[in-house]
Amino acid sequence: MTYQTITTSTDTAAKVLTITLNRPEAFNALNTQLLSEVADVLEQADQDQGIGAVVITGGPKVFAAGADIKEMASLDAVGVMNDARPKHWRRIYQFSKPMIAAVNGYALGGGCELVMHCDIVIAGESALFGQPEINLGIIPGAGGTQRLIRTVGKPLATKMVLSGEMIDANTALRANLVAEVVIPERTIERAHQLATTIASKPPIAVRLAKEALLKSFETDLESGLNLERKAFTLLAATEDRKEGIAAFMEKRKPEFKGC
Ligand code: DAK
Repeated sequence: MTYQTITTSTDTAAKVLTITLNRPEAFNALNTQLLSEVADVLEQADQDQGIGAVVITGGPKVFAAGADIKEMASLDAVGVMNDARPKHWRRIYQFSKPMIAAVNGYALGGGCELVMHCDIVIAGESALFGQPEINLGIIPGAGGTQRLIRTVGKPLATKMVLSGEMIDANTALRANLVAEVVIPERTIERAHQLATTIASKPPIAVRLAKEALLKSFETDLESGLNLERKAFTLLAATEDRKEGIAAFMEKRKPEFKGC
């Protein structure tokens, strides 16, 4: 499959798919085509047993500068209502395997929201995160007001969304928006390394762990604990659980089969 706005590569041995946003002329602005291509690739990866985790990255100076402002400019209220982009964001959100963002440079607006669709974020020291939509007379449209506040808390999220000011990688680290900060040359390598580790784990357990972790954003503790218990019980029926425990007892490396 060839794409116009992204490139993809698969490390078959590691079971890691890397998606690179590739609209350098527009600072990787997320137009409808780019979002739909990312969603298409993720849907295929979801069905592909040979993929255990995904790394998503941009360029050295920009991860993504947000929604494509030039595309957005042509939409009136009816155009916004009929916009296909919310559907593609939903498709991206529904990806059930771990997705790691490797961020260098700007991650703004929809770019920052794409980062928040990822399960783990590795940032280069040069990374800058922001929700500057307010400068355009709009507000975040892909979950930025909701996910940012749940991730970094009210004071910082409110400051970012109302002022449009950016935060640097180390501030994002302290605020729990990113998991690790590394030198920019190592961002993709570190994300790939982590993706490789995760892809080597039992896939059903990984999938259920992701689902349970994400649920904590949107549910009360009791319901979340119930979901965790059900997932935990379900895993008792898997071959991989037997294998993991047997391997521990026999002091050998487990061989997970995804069943
Ligand atoms: N869209 C389109 N083009 C962009 C762009 C963007 N977001 N950001 C940069 N570019 C283009 C510039 O127009 C320029 O192209 P040329 O003029 O050379 O053709 C090129 O990329 C380089 O940009 P600059 O010349 O501005 O480069 P600088 O280094 O001076 O500045 C910058 C870099 C990233 C600080 C600056 O470009 C900038 O402020 N960009 C805009 C950032 C921004 O405001 N982002 C938020 C966009 S609004 C929704 C879901 C999500 C959203 C909306 C709805 N639904 C589901 C309904 C999200 C909205 C947004 O993200």
